[in-house]
Amino acid sequence: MADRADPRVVLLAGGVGGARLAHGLQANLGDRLTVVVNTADDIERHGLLVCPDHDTVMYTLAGIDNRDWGWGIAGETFAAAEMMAGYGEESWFRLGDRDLATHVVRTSRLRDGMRLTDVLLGLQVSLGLRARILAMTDEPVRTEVRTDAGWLDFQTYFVRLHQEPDVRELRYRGLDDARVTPEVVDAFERADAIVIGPSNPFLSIAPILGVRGMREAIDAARARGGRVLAMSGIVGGKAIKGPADRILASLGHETSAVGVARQYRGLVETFVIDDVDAALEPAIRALGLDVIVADTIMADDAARARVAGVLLDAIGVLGSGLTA
Ligand code: FO1
Repeated sequence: MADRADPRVVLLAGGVGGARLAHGLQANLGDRLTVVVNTADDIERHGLLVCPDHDTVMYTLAGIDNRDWGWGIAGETFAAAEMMAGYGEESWFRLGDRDLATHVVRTSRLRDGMRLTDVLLGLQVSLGLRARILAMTDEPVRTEVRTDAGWLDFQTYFVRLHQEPDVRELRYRGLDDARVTPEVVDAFERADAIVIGPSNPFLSIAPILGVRGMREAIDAARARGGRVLAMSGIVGGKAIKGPADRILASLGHETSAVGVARQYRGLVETFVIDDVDAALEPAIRALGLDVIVADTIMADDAARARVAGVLLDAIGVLGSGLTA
């Protein structure tokens, strides 16, 4: 049942930007927040499954995230990584000791036959999360980027090559066989609002929207009066973090909040942009979107809760259309 003061929200998120908004929303909503996270950045390292976007959101919601790096665990040590490098193992993708525990336990439970969704929820419960983070699908999906040097797996591009190559094309290996999970469908069915976080539209959000059944679930939520909003991760023509601005440019899109808004046209009805981009409001309204202009920079916990509050006010004012 809709509770305008305290709606159920589903957030679609990738890495750092999505994690910060999730943290602010969890502060407001607790267990009425569900995050559907991108798993196409996942990677096998040393025989272990690493889920960077999930783990970034999980550590952030648990309050143990490394604030300086935007990934990994605060106060992390790297004794195991140094020992593995000593054995001649590749070390460009740095795995801390506590982070390794996550990958060991996750991989072990997957090998025991548990579904990815259930493995991830189990880790979250152990870390005391109030919100839930759902894998976008239980099937493996892997983002690959085509550069002038050919196709690269995502983490090789993102970490090993420090996002230097220009991205000419993207593909998401395995996406055609990926289906939404019952948990994701249930979360959308109960949602008063769906928020697309300020994550990279191509690297983080596109894989989520590409999972079979995801757009239908969002359309069904809207048909029931649920609200669908998105927040721009591009502020003043720049990505807050990560390569979104450069990828927008190299894929031929406008590197601005308008360029991002175009990616969500027809899917969302309200688009949130930063004060810095207030002059872009008419251009975004011309796309048929309502626009909210606010300070969207989430530099600390108070800012995270404040930005989440802007979204919840919009949802509350917009109402969910469902009967009280
Ligand atoms: N990012 C880096 O720039 N360097 C790393 O060595 C690195 C290791 C790493 C290990 C686990 C993990 O969950 C994330 C890690 N990341 C690292 C960040 C990761 O590449 C990005 O957070 C996402 O894939 C992009 O959203």
